[in-house]
Amino acid sequence: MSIFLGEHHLFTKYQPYTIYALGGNDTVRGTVLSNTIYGGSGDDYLNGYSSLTLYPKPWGWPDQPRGDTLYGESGNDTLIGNESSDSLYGGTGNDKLFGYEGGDFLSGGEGDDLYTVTTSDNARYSDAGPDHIDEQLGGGNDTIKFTDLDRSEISLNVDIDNSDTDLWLSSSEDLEDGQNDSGVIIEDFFVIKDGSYAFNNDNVIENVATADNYTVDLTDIDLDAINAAYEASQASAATIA
Ligand SMILES: [Ca+2]
Ligand SMILES: [Ca+2]
Ligand SMILES: [Ca+2]
Ligand SMILES: [Ca+2]
Repeated sequence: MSIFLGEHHLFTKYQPYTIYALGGNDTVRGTVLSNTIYGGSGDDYLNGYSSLTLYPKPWGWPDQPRGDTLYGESGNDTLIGNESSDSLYGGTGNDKLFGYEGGDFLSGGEGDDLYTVTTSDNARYSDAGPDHIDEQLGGGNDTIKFTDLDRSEISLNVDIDNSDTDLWLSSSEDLEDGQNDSGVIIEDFFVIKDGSYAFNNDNVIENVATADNYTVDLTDIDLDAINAAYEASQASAATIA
């Protein structure tokens, strides 16, 4: 089944749409509005769609694209966001998630998922920001693919001063000011147990693929080095206090 709603709702009021594609392998394209699309079972191709893909912008269309919420549900799904901040949920199966521009919330769920990220996209519009990735219990063997960062450009950062458990991935240039403006934040990549950082096995992303075709194994991160820095940070904080 294919569902294309894009241009047909040009003169309707700006009501958001919710679409249930149900079973089968479906191709669904949303409207310029904020859509919620459920793929149901089967291998689905869900495209949130937006106004900025048409030029010139027709009269009466929103100035800014609206974020979409896409649920692949079961099956091996492909989820396509738009220029705004989208929420993509792969569900079960091996899913491919493309947030594109904006700070997106990406959750592949169970299965071996592929997150494709272009950091220059994330920095492009006013609602820019890093993508947040959330992987769940039994989340599979997951990969973040950076289309525009070589291995030598990628920097990993943990905010140990604040005992933060997220892992930031961005370019070294982006992280120079201590902020992740264009990369990816893997939520709860770590846990803090008995005062030390440890891997949070339920939420981990295992691999980072770089633009120059290297694979970085995130399960090889040097916890000892993080914990040495963490202890020093806690000691200096205690001294200041
Ligand atoms: Ca599906
Ligand atoms: Ca799925
Ligand atoms: Ca987006
Ligand atoms: Ca997964």
